[in-house]
Amino acid sequence: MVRLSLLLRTLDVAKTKRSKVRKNRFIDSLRIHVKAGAGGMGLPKFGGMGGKGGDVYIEAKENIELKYIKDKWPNKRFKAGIGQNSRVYRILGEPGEDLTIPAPVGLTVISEHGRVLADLNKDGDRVLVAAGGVGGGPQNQFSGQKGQTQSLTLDLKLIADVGLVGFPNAGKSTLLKALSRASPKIANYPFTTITPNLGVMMYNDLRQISVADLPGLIEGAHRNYGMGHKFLKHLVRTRLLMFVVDIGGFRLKPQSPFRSALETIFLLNQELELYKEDLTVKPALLAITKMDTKDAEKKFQKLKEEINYYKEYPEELPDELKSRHFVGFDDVIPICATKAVNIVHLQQRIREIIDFHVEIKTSQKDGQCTEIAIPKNEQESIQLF
Ligand SMILES: Nc1nc2c(ncn2[C@@H]2O[C@H](COP(=O)(O)OP(=O)(O)OP(=O)(O)O)[C@@H](O)[C@H]2O)c(=O)[nH]1
Ligand SMILES: [Mg+2]
Repeated sequence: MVRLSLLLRTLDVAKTKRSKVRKNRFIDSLRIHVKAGAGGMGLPKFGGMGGKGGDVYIEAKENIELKYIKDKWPNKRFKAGIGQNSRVYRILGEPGEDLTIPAPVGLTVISEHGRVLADLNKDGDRVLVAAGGVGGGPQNQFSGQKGQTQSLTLDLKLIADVGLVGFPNAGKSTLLKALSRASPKIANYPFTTITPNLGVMMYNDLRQISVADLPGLIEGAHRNYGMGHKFLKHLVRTRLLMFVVDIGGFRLKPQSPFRSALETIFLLNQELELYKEDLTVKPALLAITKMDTKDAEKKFQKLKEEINYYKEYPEELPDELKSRHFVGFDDVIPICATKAVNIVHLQQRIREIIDFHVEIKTSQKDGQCTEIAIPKNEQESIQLF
């Protein structure tokens, strides 16, 4: 009996733990159903016009999460008001009330046929997703028209300045913790992170740069292996990719092939390219982690030489590591996130590189083509591809 109650209690704990996890889960995609209001009926005898049905809009607002919509409207159905009928004492029916669904910035609105209806990229961006029916009048035999209905997918891409890209267990979450005040889950097994974590780096002059720690990628991620491209999409909106690579390499399972740090870099490049070629032209930085482990310094020197070699002779890369285009790293920085070694330098370089690319973009827009030199710490940074 005692055992049974103990078992029940354990199950209970497990249940509450699970429901807690589910409740707090970050969501980046949501299907909703929208229905605009029907137009009101006209009044033929007096030529009265029915009111127009209300429209449904989606509008981006800062500080709103998709989860808010899901929690507030659990059935995920949205309906605008109907137009009023024309009456003897109110010959023009009142229009139905419009409905505006608040949504996070960075949202893509997709129709049920997969067509992108809008990208809401800044606060206040707004899209009409269902138009209200026209009110009844002489042109339509005084019967109000139905409002449009649509099933929509709301797809959220996080907006962060920096996106951490790496194989599982490389130390991405540990690095996010070292760079910011975020406290992501860290553990010595692959796929510890299953939903993105966001952190903000604060500089002395109060400048803030946000960093997104994403679930680890594995070979075939673009084909949806592992966590798949469900999370690769979040890189599209980042300003800087930070490859996070374990100097000791990576092995997913005992039966999987071992991948050295060098191979990891090229495989990550491939995954990005196969998902979306544009990703490989983004500004990027390479952080080599776990520099406190055995022989790390020696391995790092060798890695730099190999990278430089393949930069010169990319055709010599084995076929399985080749890509059409290689990410151009602005810097490569060895770190140890657990002991906070080189973290301040990394923070500085992140800032400089982001600003450098903003300046280039601005000068290109202005029609100038000025070369801007990035200050570099010669010892720790090398220009790769
Ligand atoms: N020795 C050493 N261990 C590290 C360092 N950084 C991270 N680790 C360890 O590596 C393991 C994986 O770290 P995580 O930060 O969870 O790795 P991750 O890349 O976020 O992994 P996923 O979320 O599974 O993709 C943990 O045991 C960390 O303590 C480091 O600089 N040195
Ligand atoms: Mg992690």
